[in-house]
Amino acid sequence: MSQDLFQAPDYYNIDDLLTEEHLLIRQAARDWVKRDVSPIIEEAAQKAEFPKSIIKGLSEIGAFGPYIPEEYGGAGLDQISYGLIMQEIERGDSGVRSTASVQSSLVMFPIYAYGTEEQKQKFLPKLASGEFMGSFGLTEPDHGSNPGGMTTNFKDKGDHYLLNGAKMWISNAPFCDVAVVWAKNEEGRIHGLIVERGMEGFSTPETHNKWSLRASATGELLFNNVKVPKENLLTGKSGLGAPLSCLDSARYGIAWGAIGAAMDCYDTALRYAKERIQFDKPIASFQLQQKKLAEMITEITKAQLLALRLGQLKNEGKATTAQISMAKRNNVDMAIKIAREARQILGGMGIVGDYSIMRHMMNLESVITYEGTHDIHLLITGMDITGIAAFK
Ligand code: TGC
Ligand code: FAD
Repeated sequence: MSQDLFQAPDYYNIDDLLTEEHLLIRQAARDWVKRDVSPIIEEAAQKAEFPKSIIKGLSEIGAFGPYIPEEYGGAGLDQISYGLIMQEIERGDSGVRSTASVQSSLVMFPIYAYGTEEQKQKFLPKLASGEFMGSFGLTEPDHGSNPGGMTTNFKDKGDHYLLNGAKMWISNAPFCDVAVVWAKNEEGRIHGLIVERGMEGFSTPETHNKWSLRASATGELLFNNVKVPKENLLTGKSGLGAPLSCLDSARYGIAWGAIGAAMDCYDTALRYAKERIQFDKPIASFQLQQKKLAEMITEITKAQLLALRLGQLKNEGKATTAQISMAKRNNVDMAIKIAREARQILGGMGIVGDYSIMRHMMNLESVITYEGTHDIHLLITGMDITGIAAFK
């Protein structure tokens, strides 16, 4: 990629609503992305390789467990700081943010919220430092939007559980050290189990040929009579609500992250439009291009306000699942539309890796699908306002 000249837009002086600490945390993440992510990310995406070199930096900027208490190795930050970190990381690449989202909200959070003290001590500090990488297995080949139908199951064998089944589309799976896996017991009740690499019968083949999220490793989690020690069961919560509560936290992070991707596309397109001359004028002087840019900054600003208010509600413990769905759906949709418009502003240059826009655009096709599709989030809002579930 050409030099990272990113300048973050702040059209409504939203920075004035942030604390000194928020600004410092965001700046550290922003500097790290410019220094350690931007120079390598395009090549990693082109080669479809997860850049393992970024793991240490992600840990250092507090991206692994931003809101997990410091006693367990987390950064002990508030929810707005968590959001700002996700925004900056996704400004670099959605796949990098994915790695952090999974580690923090889908692996550390369930262990922190539903694990035993021994599990917290054993896993959380190593996950926070990046010594252990985690994955989250909910989706199955035949159960994506409807995870409650899962068939992965475990049986009580006295001194251990016997786990069988398969998970698909799992971020970080190919290199994870631990996986938080959701499976049904003999009564059909969903529980979380911590599965560790090296357990016999556990394998994690990589999914190839993706056109999206190419710098993130995606794979399967396969369980063939895996003996899981009883102490690896998450005992604090069971039922579908347990994994869904983890999704609340990850979806919240995505609502912020998508703003970062959108900002990067907008900033790139604005700079390009002012520099690119056609018909003896910068293309930024044409009304049609101004319309695109003006609408982009309007939508980014609205998304920032939505995310910030949601962050305040989350800090107060008041954010609902439906509010989080609305922000995830709106902000990802906003980002993907901006990526498409921004790419057009760059003309032919928009399709090459010298600029980040096409990569963001392709990445966002995954972001609009995972953690609940665009349509599922609309139905969650619909259910919330009508009281009627239209899923089935
Ligand atoms: P439903 O009957 O509505 O609910 C079942 C039980 O769960 C409770 N519940 C929640 N509890 C806590 N937090 C939440 N957010 C909750 N939402 C629901 C609910 O109260 C109920 O409890 P109980 O006690 O009555 O049993 O469930 P449903 O089967 O009708 O499904 C509803 C639906 C469709 C909204 C849900 O299944 C859903 O959200 N589907 C989308 C699946 C999804 O988002 N998968 C994501 C997989 S992970 C991923 O994509 C990671 S990508 C990460 C990355 O790389 O960044
Ligand atoms: P389906 O559920 O088959 O949906 C297909 C289409 O039907 C969608 O448009 C959907 O909106 C629509 N649809 C489904 N049900 C309804 C309905 N009731 N009403 C109206 N429309 C409906 N999962 C994990 O567990 N862990 C991970 O780490 C993870 N990482 C991922 C990484 C990537 C790159 C991708 C692409 C996915 C990842 N996922 C992960 C899986 C992701 O959460 C699912 O892809 C997603 O939930 C949708 O499931 P599906 O792909 O099976 O689509």
